[in-house]
Amino acid sequence: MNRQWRKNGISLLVIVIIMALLTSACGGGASKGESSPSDNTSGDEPVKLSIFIASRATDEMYTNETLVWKEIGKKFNVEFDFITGDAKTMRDKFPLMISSNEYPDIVADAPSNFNKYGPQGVFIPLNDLIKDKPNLQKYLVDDKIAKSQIVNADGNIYGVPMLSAVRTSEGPLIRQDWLDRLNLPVPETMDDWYNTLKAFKEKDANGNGDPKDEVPFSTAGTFYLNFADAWGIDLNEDGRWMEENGKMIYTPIDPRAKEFLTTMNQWYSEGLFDQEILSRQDKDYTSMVFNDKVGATNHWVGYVASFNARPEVENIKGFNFQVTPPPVMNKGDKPLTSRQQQIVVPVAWAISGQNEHVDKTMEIFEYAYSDEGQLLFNFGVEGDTYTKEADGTLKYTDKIMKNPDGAAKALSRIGAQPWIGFRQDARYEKAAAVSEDAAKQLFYYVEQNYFRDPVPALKYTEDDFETSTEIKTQIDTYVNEMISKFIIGQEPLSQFDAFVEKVRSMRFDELEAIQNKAYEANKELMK
Ligand SMILES: [Ca+2]
Repeated sequence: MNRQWRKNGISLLVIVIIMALLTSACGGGASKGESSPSDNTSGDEPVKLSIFIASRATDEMYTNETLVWKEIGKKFNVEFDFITGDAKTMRDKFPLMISSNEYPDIVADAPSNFNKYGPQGVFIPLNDLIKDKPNLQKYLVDDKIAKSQIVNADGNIYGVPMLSAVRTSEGPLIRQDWLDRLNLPVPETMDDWYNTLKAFKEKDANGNGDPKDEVPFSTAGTFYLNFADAWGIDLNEDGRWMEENGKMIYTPIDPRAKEFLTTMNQWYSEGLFDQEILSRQDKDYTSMVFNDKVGATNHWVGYVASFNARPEVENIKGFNFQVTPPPVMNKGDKPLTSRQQQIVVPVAWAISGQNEHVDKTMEIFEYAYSDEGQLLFNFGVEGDTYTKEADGTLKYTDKIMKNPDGAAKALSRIGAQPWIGFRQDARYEKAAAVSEDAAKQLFYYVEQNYFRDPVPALKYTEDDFETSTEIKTQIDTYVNEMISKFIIGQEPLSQFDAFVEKVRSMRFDELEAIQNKAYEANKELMK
């Protein structure tokens, strides 16, 4: 229903845009007055740039006095005209802006929107403009993975995206103090995991005298699917298509999925999994964790690592969740996970077709990708919001760290970490982590390079996109349901072949063809 509405909404929009473009081609286009030539030696009037951007702090919208934007204004002799609001407001405003035919000079939004409206002329291609910009060239074009995640199907780059600094996202964590109490090593293989969870269940791992109150493994959400890393597949809804032997395959119907489900069903039926695992809500999950019941989990690594510093666990002697390597099948296998942050964060900024100061704008875009710009957008201004220690580490000042509303809010208010194209800084993650232990855990996967090569970011023609979304939605609904049923034993694994047949009957061939067509096109695009 909702999808149908959106589909019609988009078609209508496209018509509005075509009408608007026709009108402006007839000479009635939005006039912006005489533009001064982009010669901006100091003393000249500042260049005015309108910018459509969501403000990160919901209680303090960006202005030319916001610390970070003030710095950019001074450095480039520009004055911004901010069209801003909180994220939701700006999401709602975006289609209205598009249909108004009045485009701000700079627009910050999702790359998918730039790739959608760029080819219609709303945003300009940046490929040629990037060529003499060394930082944009280095981090966005020469980095093949970053490029593949931003380039449009027509080969153009329409938006400069934010780049993430830390690939760590999800992973298994285990109570190190429980392992110590039972004198067990950190589990590596799936067999180790089985034996460890079994011991947690049977041997009073929390040491309270009651051998029956432990929940060996729990989580909130579908993170338990990440045990499939041991089989080299990803069964999460957003990761089911993967590249193998030169084509795209669908993991849920692969024989490895059957092995995974068989194991998970065994664990569930033997009580190693939380019996409410399919519906466990975060509130109840954390409540069990903080009551010393949960021995192992899989979740956002940074989130669970921060539990060790929570006041709720102060009374649990030795409480210590530690991230472990992704599980492997056989001892000696290289641990790898499919779960990771994409290099390209899905926010970007772009130049509209009505911007009369493209060169100046590109200088700002380039600056945001430079080392100096990276410091500004991650840390603010030296001496004011951060200091540099003798050993080179960066520390936020008390203005940030002791802000009564919290460091995150203080940073948002100065304009740090804006939703634009800049390079996030790993030092920001370290400085902003709740503790050294949490930072160490977050960087452990990065240091060990436990990440499988990311799946290519495929682009589709509009028709293929609509068709594949339609088929995918139906198949995913069915697959989600069946994965759940197989795990809790509501459907026997002997039905796996029937399940595969059923998936294949749901226009799967069509979907598979679209995926592989997009995959081949992507290979061409990356040449
Ligand atoms: Ca116990």
